Amino acid sequence: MLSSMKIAAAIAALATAVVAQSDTIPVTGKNGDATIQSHNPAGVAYIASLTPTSKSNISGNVLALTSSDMVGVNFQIALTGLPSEGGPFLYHLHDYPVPADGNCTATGAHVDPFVRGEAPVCDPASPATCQVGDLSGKHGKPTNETFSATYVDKYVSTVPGDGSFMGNRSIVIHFANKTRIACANFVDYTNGTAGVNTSSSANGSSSATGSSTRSSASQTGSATSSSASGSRTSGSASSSSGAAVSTGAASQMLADSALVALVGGLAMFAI
Ligand SMILES: *[C@@H]1O[C@H](CO)[C@@H](O)[C@H](O)[C@H]1NC(C)=O
Ligand SMILES: *[C@@H]1O[C@H](CO)[C@@H](O)[C@H](O)[C@H]1NC(C)=O
Ligand SMILES: *[C@@H]1O[C@H](CO)[C@@H](O)[C@H](O)[C@H]1NC(C)=O
Ligand SMILES: *[C@@H]1O[C@H](CO)[C@@H](O)[C@H](O)[C@H]1NC(C)=O
Ligand SMILES: *[C@@H]1O[C@H](CO)[C@@H](O)[C@H](O)[C@H]1NC(C)=O
Ligand SMILES: *[C@@H]1O[C@H](CO)[C@@H](O)[C@H](O)[C@H]1NC(C)=O
Ligand SMILES: *[C@@H]1O[C@H](CO)[C@@H](O)[C@H](O)[C@H]1NC(C)=O
Ligand SMILES: *[C@@H]1O[C@H](CO)[C@@H](O)[C@H](O)[C@H]1NC(C)=O
Ligand SMILES: [Cu+2]
Repeated sequence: MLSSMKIAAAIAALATAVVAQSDTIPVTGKNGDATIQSHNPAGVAYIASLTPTSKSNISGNVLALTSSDMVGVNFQIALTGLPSEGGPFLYHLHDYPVPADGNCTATGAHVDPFVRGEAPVCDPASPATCQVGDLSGKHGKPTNETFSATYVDKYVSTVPGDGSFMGNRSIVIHFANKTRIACANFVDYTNGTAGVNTSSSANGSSSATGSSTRSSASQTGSATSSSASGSRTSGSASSSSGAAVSTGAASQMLADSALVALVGGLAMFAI
């Protein structure tokens, strides 16, 4: 009797240990760990522009471009106007685009093609075990009103058809308690950065190409905001001047200057 109680206690202790473990040890999704995306197409870019609404003062951009070695996606993020309370904030790639009414709830869940789920929280030391869309879990949370970050996430795809494809999805920013604060859709920005395209810039004609394709990109985005298209226009001016650069790193450099210009444009707009 006594020994069977001991066994029961031991089993209970073991069960507790297992539960405790599953809270801290990275989990593998039902479909395994996230796979590194090493065939993303060069030059492809998407951008999500956040603009103030009645519910949020957040403005800024999340630029996503195929990384320079085509492994994963280089995210370049610059946000201002985050709330003064309620952080640290979370942000993720969400499954569905934001509908015309701006309802962030309609973006569904995080991009999670490996069906890993939200719990336990992502361990940034083991990013393959995190939800693919859990960018703040893997790369750090915004903590105050301004946030900027540049990093490569190897698990995100720019290949349409991949489960980890991000180009048709949205970005959602949350309070620490997960309430959704703001959201925006990714739109194609390939020729916004790659007006740049080495071969055409060699002919000195890329400024025009870049500007015109870029302004069509801003028209797509401008459905959600006029201030964003204003800042994108200044982005195109700056990128055109950068188009003299025609190395393989050009699209990266141009992307950088475009982002700086975008941020600069926002700052100008704020004044
Ligand atoms: C760059 O330009 C060349 C020639 O116009 C074209 O074949 C190629 O697809 C372009 N690349 C990108 C990423 O736009
Ligand atoms: C936006 O900023 C204004 C001015 O600081 C403030 O009064 C307002 O409460 C803010 N709105 C939100 C949703 O945080
Ligand atoms: C979440 O946090 C925000 C900011 O602190 C707060 O305004 C909101 O009421 C909270 N929502 C819930 C459901 O607790
Ligand atoms: C927002 O979308 C969610 C999910 O689709 C829906 O349940 C909710 O009613 C919508 N809210 C509004 C205000 O339309
Ligand atoms: C705001 O957060 C960033 C990190 O996202 C940090 O570098 C910066 O120092 C913070 N600023 C203040 C005023 O706390
Ligand atoms: C986005 O693209 C992925 C991969 O191509 C696809 O599985 C998903 O259904 C698409 N989502 C929407 C909302 O179109
Ligand atoms: C970008 O520009 C290239 C060359 O002009 C074109 O072939 C390609 O279709 C464009 N891509 C997008 C997504 O606009
Ligand atoms: C650049 O100009 C040369 C000579 O006119 C032409 O053969 C080539 O196709 C042009 N390249 C592009 C990408 O327009
Ligand atoms: Cu989210």
